[in-house]
Amino acid sequence: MSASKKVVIIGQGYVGLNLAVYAARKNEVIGFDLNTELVADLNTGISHIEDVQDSELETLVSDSKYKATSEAEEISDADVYVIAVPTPLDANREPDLKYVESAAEIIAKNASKPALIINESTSYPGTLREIIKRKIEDISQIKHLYAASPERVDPGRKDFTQLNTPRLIGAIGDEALHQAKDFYSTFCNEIHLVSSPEVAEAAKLFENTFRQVNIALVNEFAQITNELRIPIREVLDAANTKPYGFMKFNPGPGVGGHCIPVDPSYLSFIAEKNGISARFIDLANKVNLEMPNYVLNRTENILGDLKGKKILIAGVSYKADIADVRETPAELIRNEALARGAEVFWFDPIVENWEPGKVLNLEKNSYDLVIFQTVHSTMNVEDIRNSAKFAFDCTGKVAGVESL
Ligand code: SAJ
Repeated sequence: MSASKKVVIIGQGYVGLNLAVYAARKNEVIGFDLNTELVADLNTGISHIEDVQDSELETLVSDSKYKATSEAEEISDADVYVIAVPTPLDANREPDLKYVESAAEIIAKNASKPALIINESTSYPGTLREIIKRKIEDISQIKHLYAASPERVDPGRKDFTQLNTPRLIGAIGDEALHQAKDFYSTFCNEIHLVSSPEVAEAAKLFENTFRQVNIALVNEFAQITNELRIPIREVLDAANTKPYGFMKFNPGPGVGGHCIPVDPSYLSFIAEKNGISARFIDLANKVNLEMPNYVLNRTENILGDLKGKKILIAGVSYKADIADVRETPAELIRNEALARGAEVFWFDPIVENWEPGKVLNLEKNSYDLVIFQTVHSTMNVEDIRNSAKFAFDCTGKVAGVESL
């Protein structure tokens, strides 16, 4: 059983804080984040992510097992540094590694002794070796160890957590691999070692590219079956009776969240940088990004010209029972409906703030059309349905209305 380590986790978002509370069970953890308000909340036991309860955080803080800080001086003598920061796309939809590079710089400038440095942030193969390690060694003479272990946190999921989600680890050298395995074994039961960081980085990207491409395939299939007047969800359920060699995906209004619409572009970026075109990824991105437009074309078949019509979007987060609106298709649906001259409103019982046009109470026949973009388990679908003359369902959860 490995001894308790001093662990610094850079980034206390949905990945970093989730990791912190699990690592803190057997280690002393400092959560580093530049957001001082967030740090203050965390140190009073207030969690900003659904998977970490305030009570759990409060106990860890009061037992001095966890502490948040924005002070770089406080992270100087860690045994392990974990980078868990966002890896978004920039305005050209290319990888934006500014947060990863900033985290590497913070570690390089403050680590006072040799440590194990692990990257959990999703990025293209070579990021650990070519970006993180190189940046740290440009700044610091200390010889650190390096490993990659991509995050596999699925917000809101209860059946798979840090404990039982298999953890991929690839490292530069055997000692780094051994120490990373030791660290993750203090809270994870399923460790899968791979031969290099690049293998771990590539596996993560392929996991999510697999989803993006198959979601695009079923979205294109939905357009075909609609023209053939065949009920697609019945077709998919029928295909899903095949006990092997098939995995069901559902058509939707597009692909939201911080993973699936983003990660594949990290893979296509590195492919194209190496002279290989990632045609499946580019096509999948295109098909999924066009779905909001397709949804509105279908609503025009119901309403005719959308000009001047009142449209309600029911459910604006990117997937059911999650209040996250990042990259939500609802945004593209809203923009396209406005562009077609409609008046757009939205109703979502679990999303506090989004775009203008929030509706709190629903009255019968107040809208010309309601588009069910996301249906949360807490929604009263009938009340929402009755708030509009017509309805279009993107989710497969609303019976008796036009749907994808
Ligand atoms: N979507 C579809 N059809 C599908 C599945 C998803 O249109 O059949 C849409 C969703 O509505 C959403 C988007 O795609 O807008 C992404 O959905 P997702 O189920 O992939 O959920 P995410 O983005 O939360 O993905 C996370 C990922 N977890 C990690 O990266 C660690 C992903 O790898 C998981 O497989 C996924 O959760 C999951 O399975 O829940």
